[in-house]
Amino acid sequence: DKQRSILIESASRFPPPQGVKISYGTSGFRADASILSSTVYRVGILTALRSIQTQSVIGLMITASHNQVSDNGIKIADPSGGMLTQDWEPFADSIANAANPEDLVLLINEFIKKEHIPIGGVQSAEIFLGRDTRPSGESLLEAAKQGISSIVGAIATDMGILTTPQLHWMVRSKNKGTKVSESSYFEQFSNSFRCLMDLIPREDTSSSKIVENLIVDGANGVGGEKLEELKKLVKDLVIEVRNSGKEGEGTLNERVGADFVQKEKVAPLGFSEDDAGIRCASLDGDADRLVYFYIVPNSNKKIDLVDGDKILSLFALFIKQQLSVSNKDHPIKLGVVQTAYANGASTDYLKNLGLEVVFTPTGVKYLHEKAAEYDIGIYFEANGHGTILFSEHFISWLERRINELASTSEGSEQHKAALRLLAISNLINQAVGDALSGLLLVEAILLYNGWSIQRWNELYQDLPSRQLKVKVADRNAVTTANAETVVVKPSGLQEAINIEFAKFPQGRSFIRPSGTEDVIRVYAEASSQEAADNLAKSVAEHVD
Ligand code: 16G
Ligand code: ZN
Repeated sequence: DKQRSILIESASRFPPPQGVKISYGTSGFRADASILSSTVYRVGILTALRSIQTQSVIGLMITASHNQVSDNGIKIADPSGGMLTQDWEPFADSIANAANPEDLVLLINEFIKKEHIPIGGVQSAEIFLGRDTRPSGESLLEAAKQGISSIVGAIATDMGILTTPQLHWMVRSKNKGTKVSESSYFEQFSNSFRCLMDLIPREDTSSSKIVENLIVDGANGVGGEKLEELKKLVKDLVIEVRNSGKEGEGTLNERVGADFVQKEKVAPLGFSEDDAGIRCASLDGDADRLVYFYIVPNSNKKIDLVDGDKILSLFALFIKQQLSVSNKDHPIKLGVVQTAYANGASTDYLKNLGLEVVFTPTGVKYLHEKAAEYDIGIYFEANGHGTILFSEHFISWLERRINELASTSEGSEQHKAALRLLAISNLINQAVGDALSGLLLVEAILLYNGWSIQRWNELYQDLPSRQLKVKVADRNAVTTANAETVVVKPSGLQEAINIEFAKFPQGRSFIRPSGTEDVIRVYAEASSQEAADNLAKSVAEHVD
């Protein structure tokens, strides 16, 4: 039939690379850009099918996040704006590796049958495309368009160069029936920021003086560029963007960006001893991660890192406070989601606040899913990816509560606290972790509290930790359970790790196969840096 011949013809223009197995990974495909066009083309087909099946807009983002500039990759946004449903990942894997057009079409037809996708009817499909600033993005975008248009009735809408969270937000908004331009994205976040600023207690306006300028490392990527736009609309903040990706500023992710800062614990390029003590933040290459830091004076650009766990703690504390002021009797389920990478001191801190803390494996799809089980679910990975989810049920309760308070006690602390919660729900990007939206919320809370970054960092003291990676022949030989805290295979390995960390006070260590690189990752924490280093090293030796 017609559909079949279109597919066979277009697929023959995108032959897969020889002798490479491509796999979906933690959050999509990622590889050297030179081998990706067939994968992107095929994912284009997948998104068209997903759009037909869900009768919603789907997002396809071309980015390799914090990876080096020669890599590229694909992330897919489902109708809600979250990550592609895990049920479809095996299909993504299998079509990416189909050896020839005939095999590809066979796999597609099987899947269409299995999922009852009403193809070939009057159904239409729409896919929003976005890409980061990588030079390979343009030609890969073309491959995606070819994949999409090879499914009859599917159209691709190119949204241009965007951060990953911008694209996820657009997909979510479009499917909710609201405006989706880039300017509506900037408007929503700058307006909600202003709204939250207006709710800072009057007598405390002097506190805003405590908070000095913010310097942001844009990783020489798309986030820096977009922050330059956003900051024009946010009058209350003075933000200096460095590594914004302009000509001559440096290379994407090369000794810059949130991943570098978090893993190496040194200041990114473009920062110097002169910046010591100043509040700084760092975005990753597609601006879905955010960490803060400040340079320690006279330390050779060493930093004190204020990571995702601390952002989470700042958010959780503020929300908990606002909840307890706005409401005394209605039970609200507030939950916090972390991974095994969360610093043990952060978990203790959150539990001491009386919060429910749960753990999932690494990867936003797992944390997000868990957080959605609460009225308010806050999730963060230590690496700076996270957001806050508000259930619809909670938001409608909150709106009723606000109306009630407006008539009985307009302008009371209770009323304002409820309004602050509503403002947060609009200020945070609920589709996915978003460095720009997260940054505005951090800044608003610091202003509200009148806190410096040093004061914020003192919420608790991180246990010293160390991360290592071990190159192995087959990372899939290691499997884990209990949110990656226990090794299941190879047998005996967990027992060996247990023996190692029992030797150290406050020792904790786990290993897991990376979902983005061909390595086994080792994490260790203990009461001193030397102990954490030694523990990581001896665990790594067992992996080898
Ligand atoms: C991806 C994930 C991130 C995770 C990281 C782990 C998303 C959107 N991103 O970047 O959440 O922390 O992978 O990488 O899910 P690893 O498996 O190589 O350690
Ligand atoms: Zn990223």
